[in-house]
Amino acid sequence: MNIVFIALGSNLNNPIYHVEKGIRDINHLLNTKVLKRSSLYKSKPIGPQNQRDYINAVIKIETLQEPIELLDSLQDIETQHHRRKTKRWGPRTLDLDILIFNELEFNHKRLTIPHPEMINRDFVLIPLYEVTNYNFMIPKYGKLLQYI
Ligand code: ROI
Repeated sequence: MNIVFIALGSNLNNPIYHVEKGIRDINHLLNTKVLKRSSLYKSKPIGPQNQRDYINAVIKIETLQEPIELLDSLQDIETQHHRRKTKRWGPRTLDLDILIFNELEFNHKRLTIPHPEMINRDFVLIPLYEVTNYNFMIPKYGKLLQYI
C-alpha cells in the first residue's frame, strides 16, 4: 500500500462544496481509501490577489495506484469539477496536488514529488500538520520537519 498526502484547494463556485466533493471523489477511486482529513481552512490567495479567498484541506490516503496513475486519476476529478486550464496561478474550481508519496523522490516532466512548493505554502503546511499531528517527513528534507 502507498501512503500519500494530497492538498485540495478551491476558490470558485462554492469552494466548500468542491473540496468536500473532491475528498469523496478521491475516496471512490479504484484501490484507494481516505484515511484522514484535515479541517477546512480559508485563506487569502497566494500569488495574484485579484481573486477570491481559497478553501484548502489536506488528506492522507492509502492507494495501490502508482504516481502517474494517481496523477491521471486526480486530473480526471479536476476535469469533472469543470476545472479549466486558465492562467497560471489563476482561480480554480478544484486543484488537487500530490504532496508526499511514501518516501519517494520522483522527477517526471508531469510530476515532481515531494511537491516543490509545499514547503513555502502555509495553506498546505497547516492542514498537513493537523492531519499528521506534526509527525511527518518530507523525503528531501530528511527528518528536519519531524517534530514529535
Ligand atoms: N492560495 C491559497 N491561499 N490557496 C490555494 O490553494 C492556492 N492555490 C494556488 C495559488 C494561485 C498559488 N494560490 C493559492 O494555485
